Amino acid sequence: MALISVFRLFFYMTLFGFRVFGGCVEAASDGSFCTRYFRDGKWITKGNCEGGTTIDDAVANLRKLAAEEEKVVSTCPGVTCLRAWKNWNGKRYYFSTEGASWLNAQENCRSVQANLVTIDDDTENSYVHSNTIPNNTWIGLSDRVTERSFEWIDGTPLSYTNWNEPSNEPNDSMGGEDCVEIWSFVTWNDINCNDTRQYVCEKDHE
Ligand SMILES: [Ca+2]
Ligand SMILES: [Ca+2]
Ligand SMILES: [Ca+2]
Repeated sequence: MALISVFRLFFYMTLFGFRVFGGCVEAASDGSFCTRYFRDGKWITKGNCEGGTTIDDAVANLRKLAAEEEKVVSTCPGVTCLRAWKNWNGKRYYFSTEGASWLNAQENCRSVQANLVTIDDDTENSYVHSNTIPNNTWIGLSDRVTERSFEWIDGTPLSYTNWNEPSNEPNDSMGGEDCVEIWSFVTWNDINCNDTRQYVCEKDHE
């Protein structure tokens, strides 16, 4: 029986330990499900895609594979997929390879029960920076609600900042900069929220 994709194929692949790995759940035309994953350069199908496999079984397969790969399975809009998370200092971090506006980036983080990253101190700033260079990257700080009153998206009180002082950031250039990026040279800048940047999600361990 031909395999059809009911879910939009929305899998994430990452270079992790020199291996590209990704996964998703697909639906067969008879309504059963199977797990598909990408490892060592090829797609592999696990489970019965031609009858008998429930979506719960397929998701369980993905979770098992994810555990083997030290990754977690998350639910994305309309599809179950796999994203690569890194563990650091008691939290989990997702470093996107795709770009998005600040709001869409936060929406993507929310879809996997996370928020854009909150940076609490120099140590965390260094960790985020070391994983995002050479790209400028969204963090979860903005003054979208009240100009000049920067707030973390997860409600954490603002105690640490790392603004780029030589260019007088945050400068709200042209009156239109309300979202914050970490620059490739480690300091922060406010910029237009509609610009496209890679982003970092952070969440607690599950
Ligand atoms: Ca944090
Ligand atoms: Ca502003
Ligand atoms: Ca600026």
